[in-house]
Amino acid sequence: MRLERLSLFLVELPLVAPFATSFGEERTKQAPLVSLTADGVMGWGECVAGSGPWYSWETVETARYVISEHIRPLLSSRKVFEHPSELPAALAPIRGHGMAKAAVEAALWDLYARLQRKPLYQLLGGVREAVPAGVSVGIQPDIPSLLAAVEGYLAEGYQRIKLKIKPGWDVEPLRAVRERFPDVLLSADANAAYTLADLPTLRELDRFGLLMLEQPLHFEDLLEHAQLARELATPICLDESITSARRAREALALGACRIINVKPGRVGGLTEALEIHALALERGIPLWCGGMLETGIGRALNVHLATLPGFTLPHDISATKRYFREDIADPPFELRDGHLPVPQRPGLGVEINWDRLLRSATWSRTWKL
Ligand code: NPQ
Ligand code: MG
Repeated sequence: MRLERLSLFLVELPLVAPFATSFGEERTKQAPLVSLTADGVMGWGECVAGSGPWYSWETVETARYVISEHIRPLLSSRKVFEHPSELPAALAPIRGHGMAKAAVEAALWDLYARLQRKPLYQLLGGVREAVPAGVSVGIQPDIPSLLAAVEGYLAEGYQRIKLKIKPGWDVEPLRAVRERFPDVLLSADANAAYTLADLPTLRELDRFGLLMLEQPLHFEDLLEHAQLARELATPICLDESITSARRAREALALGACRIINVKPGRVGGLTEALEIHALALERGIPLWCGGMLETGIGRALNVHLATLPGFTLPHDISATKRYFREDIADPPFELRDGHLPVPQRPGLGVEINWDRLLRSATWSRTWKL
């Protein structure tokens, strides 16, 4: 592949409902979108950085800066790639900024798979044509609203319910959902809102038969998670703390988690995600694919990744309409029997809707490489 052009768009899409977590509430989804062109074909990647430094320190603005001012010159000076897995080494001079790098790598994977005329999952070694869908339920104003939301999602066919929790919204909502739906696969995600001083509360959560407790403690911590893991029967899953294959290796060596949530953006790209997958298979650690309220571009990437054999738990990959009335990619993802079908067309298998992209774009720029 000889890269010819790089484009960067910032888009903003209204969410169908506000999404509240322990770190805040979002009413719209902002995303930088990257396109790379080679041999007359265009590949797309989405950056999962947030509107502010809440989930991680990267933001849509740091990603725009790093892609425009630092990744672009590295692409310009190299231009030719035989395979997308060569990109991480080319970007190694830039420390950190994994979400910015991952977006560009995703565009290169889409481009590569389109040029090979194969759906991406086949090039990754995927083994499924549909992936089990779970749903992440934001913090609600009250318990009746929560029960109504969960009931609606279960009626749609979602196979696992994940409740976002925070101090003051934890034991009661989990108890209410567990009492009303005794057999549902249920988990909780704290987005790092607790400390070891909250051990009494975290022990109470142990009584609800949770599939896992996701990222209860500090976003960078491994040692305290290892300590907590020894106190709880519920498996700990790490999200924010696993920013690379290196960190995954450390977490497993320390006993900090029994399950890993993989997000290609958070770990710095698809190649790094594949390395975590190989490690997890070797160690018998179950994986699932997390979600960042992606548009169809990032959602498609997650679906392809989730077809790998080590991804054995239901994912935070939901139907498009769970988040958006209108997406910038077509066709929308729809739930079928609790699963999302894997796009079978070349590359990501979704197409940009230029009309909707240009209507939702707040900024864009194109460079010749
Ligand atoms: C998680 N996602 O697993 C994340 C966190 C998250 C689906 O629970 C805007 C953009 C708002 C990305 C809120 C889910 C977000 C966001 C939460 C990601 O921890
Ligand atoms: Mg999480």
